[in-house]
Amino acid sequence: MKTRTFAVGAALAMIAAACSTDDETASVPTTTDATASRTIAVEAVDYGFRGLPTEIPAGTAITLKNSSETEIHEFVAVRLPDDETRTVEALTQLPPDQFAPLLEGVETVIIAPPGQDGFAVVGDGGLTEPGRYAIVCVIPTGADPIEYLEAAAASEGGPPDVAGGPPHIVNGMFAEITVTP
Ligand SMILES: [Cu+2]
Repeated sequence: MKTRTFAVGAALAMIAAACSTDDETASVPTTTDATASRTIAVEAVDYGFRGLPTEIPAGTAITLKNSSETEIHEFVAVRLPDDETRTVEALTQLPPDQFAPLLEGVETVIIAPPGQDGFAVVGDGGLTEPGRYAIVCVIPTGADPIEYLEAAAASEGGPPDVAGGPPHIVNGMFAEITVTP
């Protein structure tokens, strides 16, 4: 368990690094693009994603609603390398030096406080590039939502430093989807 927790910590750092050029968009609520061909409404619960198909067409916009009464959740969409054949579940079991590099392909991140609609902090909530994706939430279990949002805004691209238990991905908050051309 300790190894997996560390793996996710390293992954967070990778995500943060990948996000560093998108600071300007942090905290700006996402809007649904009327021209998007399709929108999928995803529900975040403790601990998982509901309403997420296994396949969606490229250009689909994702909206996130958090139904938890206490936990803040996120929808981190990572496009996996074309030559990666392992399942997302298998990838979450990898040691940190093998897991972290896979997370360089972050396409969008949507954060949703408990009981609220989400807003994109990386990308615009849309998935445009065909391929296989890992969908994960790596927010620490039991983290204070306000503290997390403030830490994320203040971290300037670094991983939010907040108290909490293992990241939600350890509780099973991950999914695998394929974006089709
Ligand atoms: Cu979560």
